[in-house]
Amino acid sequence: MSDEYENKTGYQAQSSETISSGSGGGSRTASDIDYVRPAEVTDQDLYHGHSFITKWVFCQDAKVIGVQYFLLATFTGVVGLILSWLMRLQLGFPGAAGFMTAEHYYQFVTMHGMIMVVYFLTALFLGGFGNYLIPLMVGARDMVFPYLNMVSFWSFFVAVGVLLASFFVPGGPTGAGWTLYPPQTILEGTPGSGWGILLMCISLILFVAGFTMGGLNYLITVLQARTRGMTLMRMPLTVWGIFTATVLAMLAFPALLVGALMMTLDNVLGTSFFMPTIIQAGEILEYSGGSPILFQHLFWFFGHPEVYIVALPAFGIVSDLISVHSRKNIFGYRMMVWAIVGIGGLSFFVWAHHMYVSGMNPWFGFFFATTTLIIAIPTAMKVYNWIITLWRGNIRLNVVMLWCLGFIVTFVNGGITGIFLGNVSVDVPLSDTYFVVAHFHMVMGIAPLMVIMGAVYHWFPLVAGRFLNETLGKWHFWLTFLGAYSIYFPMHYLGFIGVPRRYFEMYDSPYMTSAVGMNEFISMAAFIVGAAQFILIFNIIKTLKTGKPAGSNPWKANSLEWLTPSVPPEHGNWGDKLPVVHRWPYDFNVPGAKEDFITQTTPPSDVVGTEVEKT
Ligand code: HEM
Ligand SMILES: [Cu+2]
Repeated sequence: MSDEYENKTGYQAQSSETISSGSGGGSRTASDIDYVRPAEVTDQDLYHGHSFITKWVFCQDAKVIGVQYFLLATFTGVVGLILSWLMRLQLGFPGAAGFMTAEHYYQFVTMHGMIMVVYFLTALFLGGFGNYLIPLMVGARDMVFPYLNMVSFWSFFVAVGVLLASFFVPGGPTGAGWTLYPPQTILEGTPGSGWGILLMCISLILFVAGFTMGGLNYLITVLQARTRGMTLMRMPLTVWGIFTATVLAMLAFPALLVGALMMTLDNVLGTSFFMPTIIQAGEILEYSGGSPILFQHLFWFFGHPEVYIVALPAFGIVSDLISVHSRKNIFGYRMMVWAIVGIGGLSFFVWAHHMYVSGMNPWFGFFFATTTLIIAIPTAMKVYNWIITLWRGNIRLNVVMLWCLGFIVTFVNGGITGIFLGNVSVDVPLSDTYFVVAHFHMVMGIAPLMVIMGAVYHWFPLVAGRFLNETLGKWHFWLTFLGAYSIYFPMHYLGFIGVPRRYFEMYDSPYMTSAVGMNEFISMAAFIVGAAQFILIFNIIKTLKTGKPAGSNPWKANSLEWLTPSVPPEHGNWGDKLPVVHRWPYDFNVPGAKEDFITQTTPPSDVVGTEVEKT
C-alpha cells in the first residue's frame, strides 16, 4: 500500500464492544442501553493528496468534488441565465438586441433549457449537495469509490466543455428546443443541425457516463457505508431525497443515453431510427421507416423522472431546513420517506403527459392523466407535513427559513397548474403556450432554486466556517421571490390569451396587443432577478473575508454533518473515530431535555427521563 494511503485503524475503537457474551442476547451490563451493533463494513482507506494537483484538482475527497461540481454547475447556470436575459430582451423589447436573429433565439432557448435542467440543477443537487452531504450525513469517511467519484466530476467537466464548444462551431449550437425532437433536430434548416446537435449528443453521453460513476457512489455509500447505528430510518430526509433521485437517474438516464446515441447515428451515419421517409424542399431524403415518436417516448421516459431528480433532493433538503429552523421534528418522517419513494416510483408511469398532442389513443391519454393526477397525492402529503411541521414551531424567520417558505409557495403554485396540464382536455389548448412555460419554471425552475439558496445559506457556515450576511441575504431573497413571481405569474395569462412558446417575435398579431406591456414588465423583472443573484456572489466574497465566524454546529442541528471534530470537516471527516448514532436527526424541543436539540450521537443514557422519539 502506498504511503499516500492511510489506514484508519479507528475501526478497532469501534469494535470495542461493551457487550460481553459472544452470541445473541448475552448478559449486558447496566450501561448497555447505549449499546449499538457494530457496523457491517470495516473502516475505509483513503487516498491523501500531497501536491496541489492531487489535493484540489484531481481530488478524491467527496467534499472537494462536491464544491467543484457546485462551482462548475453554477458557472454553467450563469451562462443559462445570460441566455435567458438575451431572450427576455428580445421578447420585451423586440430588436433591442441588434445582433439577435430568429435562429439565435432558437439556439438560446435550446441551450438555456438544457443547461438549466441538466447541467445546472441536476449537477448541482446530486453532484454538488450529494457529494458534500451524503458521506457526512451518514457518518462515512468519504464516498465508497473516491477515484471513480473524481473521474465523475471530470467527465462532467468535459461534458460542459463540449456543450459550450458548440457556441463556437460552424452553425452554432442546436436550436431544436431542449426536447431535441427529430426530425427537426437533424434536418437542414434547423439551426445547428450539423455540428450543434452532434456536440449536444456527445455532451449528453459524457454527462450520463459521468453521472453514472457519481451515482454508483451515492447509492452504494448510502447502502454500505453508513456508520454504526445509522439505520435507513434514521437518515436525514436530505439523504433520502438524494438517494431516491439517484435511483431515478440511474433508471432514466439510460433512455436519454440511447436516444442521444441513436440520434447521433441518424445524424452521422444516416441510419433511420427516428427519421421517417421525408421530403425536404421537394427532394426525398435517404431516410425511411424511423419513428420520431419513438424518440419522444425515450426523451420523456427520461424527461419526466428528470423533474423529480431535481425535485426529490429539494424535498429532502427543505424538510431538514424547516425542521432545524422551526425547532420541531419533521412531521410524519416515515410518511415523508415513503412519499419520496412513492413519487419516485410513480414518476416512471407518467411520461406521456408531455405527448398529449402527439396524436395518441384517447385511452392512452386517459391512463397517463390518471397516473399524473395520482402523483398529486403523495406530493400534497409532503406539503401538509411541511406546514404541520411549521405549525406552532419556534420559527426562526431567518434567510434560510424565508427561502423555505418561498419554496412552499412557489411549489404549490406550480403544482396547481400541473393539475390543470395533467388533464388532456385542458392541456391540448394550452400546450405550447406560455402557460406551460409559467408552469414548469415555477415548479422545477424557481422552486428548486429557492431550496438551493436556502441550502447555501444553511450549509455555508459548515463549508466555510462563517455565516453569510443576513441583511444581504434578505435583499437577495425578497428581490428573487417577488421578482420571480413578477416574471412567471403574468405568463399564465399570456398562455391563456394564446401566446405561443418558443416564438422569437409575435407583435404582428393584433390579438396580442395586451401582451406587449406585460412582456416589457416581465423582461424588466427578469433583469432584476438575474442581477439579484450577484448579491449572493458578493455576499460570499465578503463573508469569506470578514464574515462572522460560525463555530461548530451554529444552527444547533442534530445531524452528523455538524458534528465533525473540525469545522470545516477535514479529509476523512471524523478524525480517528467514526461517530456512533443513537437516534434520528429530528429530536428538537423534547420535553424534559436539557437543551432544545439532541444530536444523533447523544447516547440514550444522557436522555433518560425525556420523551425522545423511539427511532
Ligand atoms: C430568472 C431565471 C429564468 C428566466 C428569466 C428564464 C427565461 C426563459 C425564457 C425566456 C424561455 C424561452 C421561452 C420560449 O420562448 O418558449 C425559457 C425556456 C426554458 N427555461 Fe427558463 N428561465 C429562467 C430560469 C430557468 C430555470 C432555473 C430552469 C430550470 C428548470 C429553466 C428551464 C427552462 C426550460 C426547460 C425552457 C424550455 C426550453 C425550450 O422550450 O426548449 N429556466 N426560460
Ligand atoms: Cu412530466
